[in-house]
Amino acid sequence: MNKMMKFVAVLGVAAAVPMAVIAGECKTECAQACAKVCPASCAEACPSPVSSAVKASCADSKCDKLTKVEYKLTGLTCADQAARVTKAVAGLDGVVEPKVCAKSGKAVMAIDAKRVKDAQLVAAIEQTGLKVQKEVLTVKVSGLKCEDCSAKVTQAVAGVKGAKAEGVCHQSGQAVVSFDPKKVSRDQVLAAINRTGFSVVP
Ligand SMILES: [Cu+2]
Repeated sequence: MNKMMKFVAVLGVAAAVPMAVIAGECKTECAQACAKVCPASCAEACPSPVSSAVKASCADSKCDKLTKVEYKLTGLTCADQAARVTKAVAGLDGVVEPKVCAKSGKAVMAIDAKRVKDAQLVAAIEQTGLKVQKEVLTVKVSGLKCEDCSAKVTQAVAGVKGAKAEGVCHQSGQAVVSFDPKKVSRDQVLAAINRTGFSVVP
């Protein structure tokens, strides 16, 4: 019996070694393929979702988990408006370090999605007289190994009305998705990604 167990254990080790080697090779191949195929989307998807500086600034407050969100606004043309939007969203619980730029027309912030909902953010922004065109979200997706995996995620997001994958990169393991928060919720977009079998890291 003991001999048998030993035999099984040896078999297990023998099987595990080549698998590890294959996984390593695959990773390199994937990285090269990704660099060739999707440099733009990789660059888009590579920045960390929430910078460590923002995380640190949130450490002693009550933020649970932060997500970086970006709203593309229509009608944002001057610094005064940007300041008004900044003030409007900064007043919401769960919003950390909002940055609004008139030049790019973007409002970028880190949020604790459990404490503040899209609808509240959109309402706060639009109260200033501007319109939210779309929300852009950078998320970490686990399990992406090659560009086929990325394509699956891109397709899944495309299947959601009002949503689009701006870039999915298996190399960085990140996806940048955009959607109209008045047509579809963030949760619905993330659920579509999760249905692919790859999952959004919360
Ligand atoms: Cu793959």
